[in-house]
Amino acid sequence: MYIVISQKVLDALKNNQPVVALESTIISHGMPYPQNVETALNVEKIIKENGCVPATIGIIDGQAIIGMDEKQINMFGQRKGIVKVSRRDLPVVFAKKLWGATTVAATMILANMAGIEIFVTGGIGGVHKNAQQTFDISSDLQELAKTNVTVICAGAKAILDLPLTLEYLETFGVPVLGYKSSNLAAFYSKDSGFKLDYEMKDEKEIAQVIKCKRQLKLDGGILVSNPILDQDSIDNDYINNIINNAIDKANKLQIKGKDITPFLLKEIVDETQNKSLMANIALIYNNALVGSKIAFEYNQIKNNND
Ligand code: PSU
Ligand code: MN
Repeated sequence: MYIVISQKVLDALKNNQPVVALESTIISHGMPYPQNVETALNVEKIIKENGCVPATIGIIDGQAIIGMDEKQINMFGQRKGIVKVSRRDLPVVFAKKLWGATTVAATMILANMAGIEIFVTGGIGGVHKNAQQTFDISSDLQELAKTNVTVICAGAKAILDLPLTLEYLETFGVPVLGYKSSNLAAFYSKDSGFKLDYEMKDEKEIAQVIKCKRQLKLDGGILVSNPILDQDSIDNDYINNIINNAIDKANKLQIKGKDITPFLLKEIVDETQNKSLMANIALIYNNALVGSKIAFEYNQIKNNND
């Protein structure tokens, strides 16, 4: 069996309760221990407090667990050598019975297989700066193009080329919705300066968009950009300077492919003396709050006929 759904998640799905998927790369590759475990458990708590059932997804010994328990999340936070798993890695990790941390792309795939439609994360992968030369475009974007899961994130950070990321999403038909904002959020800061076509006034409106997309059978994801709160936001110029230095360092060290995002995240945490980590944690909590409200609203209306 490649996929195991925890009893709690199974019951929730059976009883038509709203379920929110969560990824595990953020735990194993996105944040240091012990903050990674603490954050993952707090995110689950926020989701529960808002009337939904959390399903953290990860792969243990070649088996995808939909709804990891506290002990499993703890192991993910501490274990070394967990493979970062995107779409292409899934069959290999299953066949070789490895441990795998699921990225946005892989989490979307597994959530969709389990029948979970809403997924909360921190930031998505995107078109990397200089992708014209490197071809480095996260497979998260391709997954958003084809897999029927709505992803709530705090936009994308400036390690990526944000305008090209938006262009790519447009080409592949992915609606990008600004939660109470008209510009794309920039992860550590609330405003990237890049305009979105659709500002959404509340969770209900977003739930309606999800419902319409599914009723029309327009396959693919929806991306919700939920800006970090003012109080947690980091100044754009300050963080962009650090990001650019980190990219230079990665280039000098010839770090490529799937190692680049974790490398940059760690560099940024070191260079900001944990300020970026604090912002990262705060924005995920905010996404968990908004994401579970969306999941709750969507669950109320999805089977109505109006
Ligand atoms: N951005 C973050 N933290 C993360 C990631 C992105 O702020 O942990 C992870 C997510 O799992 C995302 C993945 O799906 O990195 C993208 O990696 P790549 O660019 O190699 O596709
Ligand atoms: Mn990449």
